[in-house]
Amino acid sequence: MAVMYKCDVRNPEEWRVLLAAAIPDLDFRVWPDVGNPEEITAALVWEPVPGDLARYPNLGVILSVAAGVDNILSDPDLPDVPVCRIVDEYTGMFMAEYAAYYALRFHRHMYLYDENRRQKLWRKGPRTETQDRHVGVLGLGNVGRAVAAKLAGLGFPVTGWSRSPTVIDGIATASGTDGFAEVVAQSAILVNALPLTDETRHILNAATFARMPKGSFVINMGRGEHLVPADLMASLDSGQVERAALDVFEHEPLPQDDPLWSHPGIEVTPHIAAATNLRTASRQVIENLRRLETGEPFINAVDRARGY
Ligand code: NDP
Ligand code: OXD
Repeated sequence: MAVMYKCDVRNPEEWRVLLAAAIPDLDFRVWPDVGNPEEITAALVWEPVPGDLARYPNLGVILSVAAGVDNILSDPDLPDVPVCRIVDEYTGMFMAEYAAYYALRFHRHMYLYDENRRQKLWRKGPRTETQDRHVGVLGLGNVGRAVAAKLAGLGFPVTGWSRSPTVIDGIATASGTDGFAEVVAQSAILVNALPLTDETRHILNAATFARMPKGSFVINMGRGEHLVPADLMASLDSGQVERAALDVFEHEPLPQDDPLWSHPGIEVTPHIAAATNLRTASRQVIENLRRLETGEPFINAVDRARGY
């Protein structure tokens, strides 16, 4: 078995060491030095070059090193083999921390005090009770559930939105198009934890922002293409949206000349809401490499037709 590894944002040696500890004879090849393409039976990837995965005629599985698979499924020449992703409690935990940080920062208007401090201004800002600040969480998968639970634990009334009807203890839920309109209309803080699919692309747009209560907050930690940046900036300029935290962007790293960097209502982080925990994620990869050998069904396989 030879594994092709392609992930430009992580040192391949970290993966090589962890995988070799469990599979000592593993043939681990780092793209583009993959040798004979016919020998590759598994791919471990983040942002594979479109068309590249079709070069391996004996590929049996594509393993995402991350939770999201949009960067794999978008390949028009993707071979017809199972695609698996990482489903990890650490991802949920990190994402929930990110959402909690920005929810509290926005809820308590901490950004105003950053500016006041620079000006040596002793000025108190507005206060709203936590129970009166409704939060909407888009997506109720591994990430969305952890986010919703963490924010509810902080005292925010939380409603989560998913594609299929979902029941979660202590969290209000909604689904479908009507459910989306309802959730958005009550969300003083809207947190996006959706996967990027044809249905969810550009879901954070002018119509969505217009539906939210005036002066609300947006936290996007799904994917950059969930957002229409120009619509967000216009909504911030009009005061419809008060402030936004963006962790993900259509083009990463965010280009130097991108106006999102300098908009006064936007806080930019460099895709750090969560990072794959190699120690736990590698166990899932090792398990799927084992299943590739035995022919058992893979764990955490995505539904390619659904897009996540
Ligand atoms: P899951 O597949 O576990 O969950 C996806 C959720 O989104 C499900 O609840 C699903 O609904 C819902 N959903 C999908 N499509 C729709 C739709 N059209 N309408 C309504 N709901 C929909 O994914 P994860 O929770 O593991 O991850 C979500 C995303 O978070 C990833 O795809 C990735 O883009 C992003 N991410 C970002 C990170 C970062 O550092 N910024 C780190 C990790 C992930 P249903 O339950 O009905 O299927
Ligand atoms: C992921 C990510 O999808 O880090 O895991 O964005």
